[in-house]
Amino acid sequence: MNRRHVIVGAGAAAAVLAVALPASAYWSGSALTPAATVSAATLQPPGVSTSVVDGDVTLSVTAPASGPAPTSYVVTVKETLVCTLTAPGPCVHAAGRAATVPYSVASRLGDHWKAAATVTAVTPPPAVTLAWAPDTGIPGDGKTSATAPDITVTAPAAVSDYTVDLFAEGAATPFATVAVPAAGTTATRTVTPAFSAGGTLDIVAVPMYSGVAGPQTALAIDVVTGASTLTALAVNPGVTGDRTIGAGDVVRLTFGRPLDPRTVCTTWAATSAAAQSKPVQVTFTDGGAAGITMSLAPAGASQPCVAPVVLGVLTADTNYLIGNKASVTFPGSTLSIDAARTVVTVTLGGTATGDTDKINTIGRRQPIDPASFAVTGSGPFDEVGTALTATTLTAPSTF
Ligand SMILES: [Ca+2]
Ligand SMILES: [Ca+2]
Repeated sequence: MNRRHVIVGAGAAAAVLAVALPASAYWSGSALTPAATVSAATLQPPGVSTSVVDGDVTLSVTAPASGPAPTSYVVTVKETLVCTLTAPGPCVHAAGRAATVPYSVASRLGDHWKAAATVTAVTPPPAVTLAWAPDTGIPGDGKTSATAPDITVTAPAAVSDYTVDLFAEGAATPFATVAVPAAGTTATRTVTPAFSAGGTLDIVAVPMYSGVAGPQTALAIDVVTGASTLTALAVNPGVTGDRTIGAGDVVRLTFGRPLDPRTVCTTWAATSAAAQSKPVQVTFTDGGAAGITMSLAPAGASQPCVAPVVLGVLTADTNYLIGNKASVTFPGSTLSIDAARTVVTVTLGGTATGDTDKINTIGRRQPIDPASFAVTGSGPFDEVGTALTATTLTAPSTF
């Protein structure tokens, strides 16, 4: 069958339609009718393309590709007249933020008319974005220690004023409505009550334009309150020590909440899919009756931790070293943190330097004081930047 295809082009945000019209029906019998009737019967639909800018729909009407020239072009929306054009050209319709607008565009010649098709223009709703601050601790992780973070709504200017309603997810009424003037771009609101107890809260922003709701934008914030702490200390976990401080000995610390690794070793990544480790040198110093204390310092390998290497204070039995003020260093040691960022491990390594003649093996019949580990206020800090609760844990001092 002989068909004529009229392609209706559209703007970036509008539909593209293909309409098939049966041409043979219009030509049938026309040869014997008067010229004017023939002309009207062969009237063809116009071409139409649409473009949408900020709620304004422009329909560009072009003359039919064949047949008589129409005397006018009529654009309607649901039978309501939008434009009457006496020549091909643009018809601009302030459609506002309605999601879709069905237009009919017709060629007219006397009482005859022929519609191009129904052209559906989709008006783009405003693109609303949400942001929040301060993002404490590790940036970009969606977690903060701030119980009153600022929620910033950024909405583009439109052809007229509109509003953005902000909801706590599941709430029926907005906790804030942000007016967006036609010439403005940004508005800010602060949320306080829902976060006070901590936890995850989802914010939903809904633009409202001429009574029509635009698409939602969602934002999740995890407010982490309170302080974490050291939950476990182990010396040579799972291993029976030889009662001497030496290469291979392990001190393991477990924390109740993920740490910001950078607050232990500044060259560690804030987050990592795998465990991270750095060379460090570990020094034990005899403090007399108070026991020996462990301290960490950067080692001379590539990309070491930058001083200071922050970890609390480990104290162990004074008899691991003989004599006050004795000091022994293990320069080839390793400091590591697991991928979950809750376990920090110190592994002694390398050939000991310093007062190595003071290293003592504690006799089998000699009791060993437990090791203790104290968290200090200078760090480490947890993933939201909160200092750990100052706590001292003890464990068997089984070097
Ligand atoms: Ca954060
Ligand atoms: Ca040992």
